[in-house]
Amino acid sequence: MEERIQKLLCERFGRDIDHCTKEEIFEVLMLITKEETSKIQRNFGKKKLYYISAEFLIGKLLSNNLINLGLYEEVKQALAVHGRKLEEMEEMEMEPSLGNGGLGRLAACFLDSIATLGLFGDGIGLNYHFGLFRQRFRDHKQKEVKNPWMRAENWTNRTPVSFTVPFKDFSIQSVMYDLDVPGYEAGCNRLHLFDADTVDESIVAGDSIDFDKHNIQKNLTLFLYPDDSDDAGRMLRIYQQYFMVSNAAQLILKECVDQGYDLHKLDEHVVIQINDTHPSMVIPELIRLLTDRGFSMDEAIDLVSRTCAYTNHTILAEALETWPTSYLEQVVPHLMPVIQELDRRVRKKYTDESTYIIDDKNHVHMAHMDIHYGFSVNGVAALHTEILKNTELSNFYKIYPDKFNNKTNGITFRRWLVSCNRELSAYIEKLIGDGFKKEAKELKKLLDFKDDKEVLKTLGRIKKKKKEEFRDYLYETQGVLTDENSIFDVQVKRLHEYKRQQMNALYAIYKYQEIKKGHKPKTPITMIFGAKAAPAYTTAKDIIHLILCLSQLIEDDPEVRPYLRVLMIENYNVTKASKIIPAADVSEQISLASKEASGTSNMKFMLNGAVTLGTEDGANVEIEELVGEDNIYIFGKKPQEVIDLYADGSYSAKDIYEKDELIHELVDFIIGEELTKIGDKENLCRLHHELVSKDWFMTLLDTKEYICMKERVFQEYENQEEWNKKALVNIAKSGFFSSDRTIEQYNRDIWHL
Ligand code: 26Y
Repeated sequence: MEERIQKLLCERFGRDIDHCTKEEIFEVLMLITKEETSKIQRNFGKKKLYYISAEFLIGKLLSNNLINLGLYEEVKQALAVHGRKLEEMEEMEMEPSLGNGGLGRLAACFLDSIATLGLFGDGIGLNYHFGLFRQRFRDHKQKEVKNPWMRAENWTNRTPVSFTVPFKDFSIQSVMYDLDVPGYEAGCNRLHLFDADTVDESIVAGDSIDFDKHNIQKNLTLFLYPDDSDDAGRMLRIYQQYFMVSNAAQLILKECVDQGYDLHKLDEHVVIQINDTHPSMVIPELIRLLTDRGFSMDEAIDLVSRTCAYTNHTILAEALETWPTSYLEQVVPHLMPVIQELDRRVRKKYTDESTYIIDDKNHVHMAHMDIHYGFSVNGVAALHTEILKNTELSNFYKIYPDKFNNKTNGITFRRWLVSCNRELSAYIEKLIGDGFKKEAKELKKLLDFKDDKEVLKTLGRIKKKKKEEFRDYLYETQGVLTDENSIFDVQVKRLHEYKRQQMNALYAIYKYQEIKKGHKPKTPITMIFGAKAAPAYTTAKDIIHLILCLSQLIEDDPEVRPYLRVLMIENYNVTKASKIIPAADVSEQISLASKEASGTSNMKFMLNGAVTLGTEDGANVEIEELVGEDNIYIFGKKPQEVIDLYADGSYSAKDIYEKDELIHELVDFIIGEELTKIGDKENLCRLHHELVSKDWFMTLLDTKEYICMKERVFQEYENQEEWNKKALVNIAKSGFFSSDRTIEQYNRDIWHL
């Protein structure tokens, strides 16, 4: 390996390893990894899965791919001979920013597991040049700048595959870029990312995210839309979505024809998983392409319906996509006759208007199309699926009880343990062998060490080491020095009111005031946040402002700073997740019960020995079932109570604010002089008003219980042996959340590959 690296460095840069930059060495390592990946066998079968998703948050690939190829140690040692560190080269890699959060990261974990299980399946998505914006903090506010992550040498390979994608007034010629996805000691699949040569990066002004929204040929794949897009971006999203699925549909048919398959048996050779409603137009597009090939409408609809399966990731009404027919007419008029035909058939068969595809306001409900014309509908955690069946989609469940199924999310342990926490992974291997990397349930064997004081101590030592590493990383990247001897209390996820970062901020205010009164915590607390807010989501940005102002207030206060810190990681992404999660003691999963479909960071934290402080929501429920109530901290209103509150409209933030002295005080602190001195009064007042008068996601409802429970968490942390035991139980029970398990279930119940 050493020779090979040297040879390639000399060929490309004319220098040997001792004289090459980290960037140069990284590039060569990437090329070698790509070459090795291209040598391994491609998974194959008579039926193929196409996982279509607008997002694939794949993260940096070097370490991960080396681990999966079994080359990590070899490369590490080859570099070590020259006093070079693999981790330093890894720092040179740009993270492809092709997702917002959980949904995109899930798609990436799934690709890893699909390949690892030897299943024949590729991902299909878009090659966003600037991805999601990069977040900067200026004046205690989020500023969005573009994120040019592509380099001349990339993980992707340009292929000769190209399709013509028709829009109303023009067509766009696509280009397919491919990325190899090696499984862990297994075969390899691909991720196909579509792009167009007409796209012009130079129309983006400076490092901003502004550009001419009307010039589709030039802007089509420039940016990934944030999860809460403004109206201006909506039309563009239709262009992107159609571009993605038209390419997908054409690729699928082409591959079938190339294999010599009979398209009349499409469903025997193809299964399409629709990741949320973003790719839903693949249904009418495939029907259109088949009828163009002479299929009858009946047969085309029947075939496609037996090929497509839909995953729902949300119960937030505002996140269920609907498109005005007028928009679709303007972008893809040729799809409208198909969509109208699909709607007509629904109307003929069913009387329940709430299930129609086109409603009386002429909006097309994408999820409705998926449910009627797909053969499977799945939620992403047990609770979530139950809520879909009984509440959100109950009218559909009545019609199609057999289509509904649950697939509790999972994460790939190769990235979220083996790669991001090599120390813990190595120690586990020493205790129970390395079988857990392929068979995650083997982690259960760790329970044998539950009362082994040496093991518990070692777990504590590893945690401390990861905290030190994070301390160094944060210092290098943001110039902030953290205390590795403090409790790391972490909430990292997209910023959204339902996830209730604002409630966590109210705790910070509470603790600040307590310390001011002389009630100091035994062990100092470091509250760590990481979150991007959608640029058009005002309240979310105001919450970031509050957190950053609180952070400043405490940094400047010598009385409080030794006991409490509030820190926000800038531009939180997969790379930063892999640094903070192994260092966390407390995992904050505090969404309003019933609103978080699953959550996946909760699983990553658990796997790395953090203890969950959370509500009865999403996969937290399943975590609790696994670890038992002694090893998790659950608080707050139950999902059904919340659902009932929404139904009867009886929740009033104002009532709580007016009646509860403590809450009143905490909320008013937001507009008190301590913070308005530091921050922007307009933003803080707006947030205060939002909390007191609307509080759509019921922050104030759970704040007191949250504070109480969090106090208990910090108290119980003081008994380190007991705490480490909780950590051990969490790690031991996390095997269920391996995405290998999730994918096995998808395959067993839906794909049948
Ligand atoms: C409409 C469009 C702009 C849009 C873009 C992204 C809408 C939604 C999203 C992203 C959704 C998302 O990330 N959902 C999360 O999916 C995870 C994986 O299933 C869940 O764990 C998590 O609870 C859910 O919020």
